[in-house]
Amino acid sequence: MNAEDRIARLCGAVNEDRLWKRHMDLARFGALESGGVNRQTLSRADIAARKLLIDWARQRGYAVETDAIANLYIRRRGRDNEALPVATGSHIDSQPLGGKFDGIYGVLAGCEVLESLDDAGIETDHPITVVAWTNEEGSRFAPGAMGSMVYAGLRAVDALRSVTDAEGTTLEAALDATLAAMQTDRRLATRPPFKAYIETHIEQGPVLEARGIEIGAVTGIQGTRWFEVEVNGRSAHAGTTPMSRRADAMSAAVDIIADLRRMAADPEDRLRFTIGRVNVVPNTPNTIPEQVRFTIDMRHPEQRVLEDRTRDIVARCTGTSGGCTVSVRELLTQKPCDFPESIVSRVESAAKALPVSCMRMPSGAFHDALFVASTCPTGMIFVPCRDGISHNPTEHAEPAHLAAGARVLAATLVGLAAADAK
Ligand code: HGY
Ligand code: MN
Ligand code: MN
Repeated sequence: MNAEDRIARLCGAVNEDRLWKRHMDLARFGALESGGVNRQTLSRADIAARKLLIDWARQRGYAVETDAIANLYIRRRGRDNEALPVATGSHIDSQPLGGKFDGIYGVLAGCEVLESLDDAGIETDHPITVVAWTNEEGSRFAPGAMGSMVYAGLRAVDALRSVTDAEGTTLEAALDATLAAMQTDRRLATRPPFKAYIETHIEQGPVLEARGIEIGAVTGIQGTRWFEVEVNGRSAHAGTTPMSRRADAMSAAVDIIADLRRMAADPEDRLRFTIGRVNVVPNTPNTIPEQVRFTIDMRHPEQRVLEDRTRDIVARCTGTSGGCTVSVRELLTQKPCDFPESIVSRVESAAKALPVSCMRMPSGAFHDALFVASTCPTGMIFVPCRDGISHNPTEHAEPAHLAAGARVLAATLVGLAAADAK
């Protein structure tokens, strides 16, 4: 059988119904009344999802491993089982008001490729590994992308263990519970190197759908920075304290936020600036707030702009304001990344050969691929999502688009898993 016939046979084995049904099976874990999911990282729902993925892997005889940050590695043998695996995957944790497809699609598309290889009776030279990265969203334990950052050597697990969620649970306790619950073959002490990594994801934006295009060959990911600003004043009685005698942390925070938003104004609308979380202490109507902490999520395709804006943020959020002390700490710093032309063109050629329509495009969202890209040749495949909506329970993708993405992924992975592939 020649290479084309092998790819045709493999893509013919990709099962749209099986892939869709698995999305519905996983959506049960953390299901919301609204039809979305709340599957916070290392929660009971996340652990249940991991166990189901492990069950499916066991039924097919794949190797199942983990590491100190509970990344889950599912590996299908290659002819040369010692060769560097070609990897794929994404995350299974969701936003608190998340959808059925963000992240989980990349893991399920990878599993679909492994099973389609079995069903088509195809062996690859290199093994193929599917990864479920821990805590990509960062909504329970900040920052996001902890699993892929630790994998890439950008963070040490030990430096993250003391991070707590809103209930005061430490990452360490959540990791211990998750690792104890997963039945794996091995807990890896060091990262398993990959020959290449391809992540499949819904676009989470409107471009593909608006242009009627089925596949995005992603060219790169914009840079991301997260900060936490802390404003400390003095709590006092809301009724008896004259305005002139207050150190009101909320009033100071509101002024700072207004200044930051003026700083973030971008006539080209390329800078992304979001204040998504505000914590107030003591958070009662009739006590002047003594502390306000708020997050900043800032993104831009140019490193220079991110550095300039960061200087502005640090300057505005350090020292005193309105009688309060102000400080800022950076939680996540990741510069923009461009995927190698060799990978982007592989994705494009795989799409054209199917054929499905394809266009090159950058990613506005970050993904685990942004961090893995520092360790091996990396790329991404996008499929459309309805109205470009994501991080929202109404997030939706069409079964045919999910299957087309899995077919392009299958062809790309098999090409890379050939012994002579560069
Ligand atoms: O925030 C992001 O870009 C990703 O969707 N977690
Ligand atoms: Mn995602
Ligand atoms: Mn997300």
